[in-house]
Amino acid sequence: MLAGKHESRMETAKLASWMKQSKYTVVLTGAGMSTESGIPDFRSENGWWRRIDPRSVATKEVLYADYTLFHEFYSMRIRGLTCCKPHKGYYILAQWEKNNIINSIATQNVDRFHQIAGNHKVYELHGCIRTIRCDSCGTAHAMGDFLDGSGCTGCGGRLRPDVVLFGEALPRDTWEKAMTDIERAELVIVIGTSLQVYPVNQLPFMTRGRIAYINNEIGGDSHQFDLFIKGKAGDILCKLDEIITS
Ligand code: BV8
Repeated sequence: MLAGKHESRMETAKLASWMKQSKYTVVLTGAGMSTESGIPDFRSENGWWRRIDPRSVATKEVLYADYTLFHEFYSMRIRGLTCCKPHKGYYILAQWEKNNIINSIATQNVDRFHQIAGNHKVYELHGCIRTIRCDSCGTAHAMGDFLDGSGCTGCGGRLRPDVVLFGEALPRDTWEKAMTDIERAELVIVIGTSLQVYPVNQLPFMTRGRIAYINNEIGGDSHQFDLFIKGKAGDILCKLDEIITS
């Protein structure tokens, strides 16, 4: 155990030195960035997909085949957000953007916590759960219209959150910008993602720079990263910030 702690401290110090050297650093986050804010992730022991098969709720097919189930799942996720807020790690990332320590954040998360905490250059690769549109005509609607189960006021179509469902393409412009940033980055810091979802799981490896992985468990093989720090996102970000600002 001691070795683990000591090793993590050494790895954190190493990443801090890489961050100081890097002229272009990009962060990639996943659901593990939000669990310390009280939002379940998807694949760890109490994640969403442990209880529900994603293909049974987060797909276009379900939007049309079983709107009640789709509506229930997303309404629950949306309501679950109301009592959650970004933790300290989010505010550290916002400070780092302000101080030019990082250039941008590509996120798979749909909770918009990075922007709420103050980051401006955020690529929402899987969209956003806080905004609603009609799936047929694209008209934007108020959250209340979705939560009370209304149809589109224009065409009567089905209302849905602006998330990217399984089987849907990612927003092209956002993907292109994230890919360009990651390709040119000297350092990519991947935080709180199992990297199970395509095509985002390809992104980190498109960089010419180094890749550091911060996660509380190592899913795949850690050798594909230049550095792996096992730990909680909030804790590691605080430790990194202490070293960088000392
Ligand atoms: C597409 C929005 C093509 C909705 C989401 C078979 C093989 C391979 C691929 C496929 C396949 N069949 C289908 C595919 C493609 C599919 C896919 O990848 N499926 C996988 C699951 C097999 N991908 C797609 O469908 C994508 N679209 O490919 O389109 C196309 C092209 C052109 C034209 C038309 C179509 C769309 C994928 C997007 C799906 N939408 N979310 C919603 O949120 O409801 S995915 C969902 O997973 C979330 O966005 C989530 O963020 C994302 C990724 O998960 P993670 O963020 O990594 O979360 P996870 O729980 O997995 O991991 C968290 C990690 O953090 C864990 O390791 C945990 O231990 C760790 N952790 C937890 N707490 C902490 C922590 N670490 C540190 N600190 C902590 N405190």
